[in-house]
Amino acid sequence: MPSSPSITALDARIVFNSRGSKTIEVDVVTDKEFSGRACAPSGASVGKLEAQSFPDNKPEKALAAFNANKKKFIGLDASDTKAVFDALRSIDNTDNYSKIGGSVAYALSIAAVDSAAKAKGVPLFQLLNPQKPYRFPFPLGNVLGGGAHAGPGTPDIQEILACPVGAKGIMEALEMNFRFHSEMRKVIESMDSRFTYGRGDEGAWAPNVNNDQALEIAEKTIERCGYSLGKDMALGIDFASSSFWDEENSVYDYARQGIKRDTGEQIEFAGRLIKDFKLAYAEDAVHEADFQSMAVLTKKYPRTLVTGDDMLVTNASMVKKAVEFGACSGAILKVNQAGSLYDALQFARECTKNGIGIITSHRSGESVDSHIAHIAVATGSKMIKTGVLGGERIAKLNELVRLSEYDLIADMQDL
Ligand code: 2PG
Ligand code: MG
Repeated sequence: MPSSPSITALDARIVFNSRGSKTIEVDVVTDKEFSGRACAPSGASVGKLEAQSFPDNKPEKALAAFNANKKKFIGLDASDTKAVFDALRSIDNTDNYSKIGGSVAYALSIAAVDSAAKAKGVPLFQLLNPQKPYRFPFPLGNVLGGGAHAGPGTPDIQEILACPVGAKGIMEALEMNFRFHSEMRKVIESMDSRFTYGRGDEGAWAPNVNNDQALEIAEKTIERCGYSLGKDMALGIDFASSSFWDEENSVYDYARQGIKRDTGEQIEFAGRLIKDFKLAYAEDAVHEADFQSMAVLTKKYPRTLVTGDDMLVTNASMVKKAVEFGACSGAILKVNQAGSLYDALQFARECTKNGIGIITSHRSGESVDSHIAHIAVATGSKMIKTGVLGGERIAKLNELVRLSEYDLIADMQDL
């Protein structure tokens, strides 16, 4: 078993993601034998400071940039995320990988560790972090949603999430989320006999209801399942509020419900939901540049993971900024926001150093890859966001089930 798996070949192609949009997939071979593969995901609600997936928004340009530079990765140690990062940076020194494309940075850096783990005969999570103890993250199931993930008539709020806080193990946690999702369909049907079972990009129900009704449905589903709110099953929300922040008029425009809220009203609204629904998790409750308001919520609700997604864009320097404001107790980790895996691991380190809980996340446009299950375990993530149903969502969840075969990971995270 070689100790430093050396990259001997790499290739890339354009394939399609779960929305049918083009993306980049990379194969990395180490020691002429061990093949790793990764496919870049893509978001619908995108933070302004995220890595840019493709130069000039053209996947073909990302592929051309990869082909022009791929020789530079030959001979590198595939398990060395910093070496791959340095090589990427020697080609593209922009802040947002706009020359080579964040999709290439993502797929290449993850395919490299994928092959390295095979070469070393260890699971990926252990390659990324050789130190025990490992714990399972709580799966956040996106059970009902709207926003950028579903069409007109659905809630403005992007995601209502189920978090099975009472689960003793990962299998039970997943079963609880699937049961919750399935019982929720019956609750929606009881309120709307014409419900089509429509679902958004991540498998969440996408009914024709407003934000308040959506939360009422979630509460009724808790009752219907016989769960105790906050003890067996907790709720979370991804407001994705940057997507309905009207910068020109400084209001949150809940256009589908016909309500506008100024900043004070938005803080009040988010706070009321946190309190009334005992939310374990509240993501992007205010728009991405408003660290001050996020800090108000973080201080007032210490029992909720007040989380930055578009606000932090998986960027270590944004964590430093958030810490100055006291702005977040939780941080979304999406490797493709950062670009390469090394960038994302630096972000994770910064979060851990500052006591900010990590939530590793998929994107709404996904592949059937399952690396994020390993990344979540390796980074000690408190939670993992993978949507709920659909092959590309289940792929990550089933990988968590497989990981339970390792005695190394026994317990669920502390929340
Ligand atoms: C989010 C993600 C994933 P998108 O906002 O958290 O749910 O959505 O990938 O569209 O940014
Ligand atoms: Mg989000």
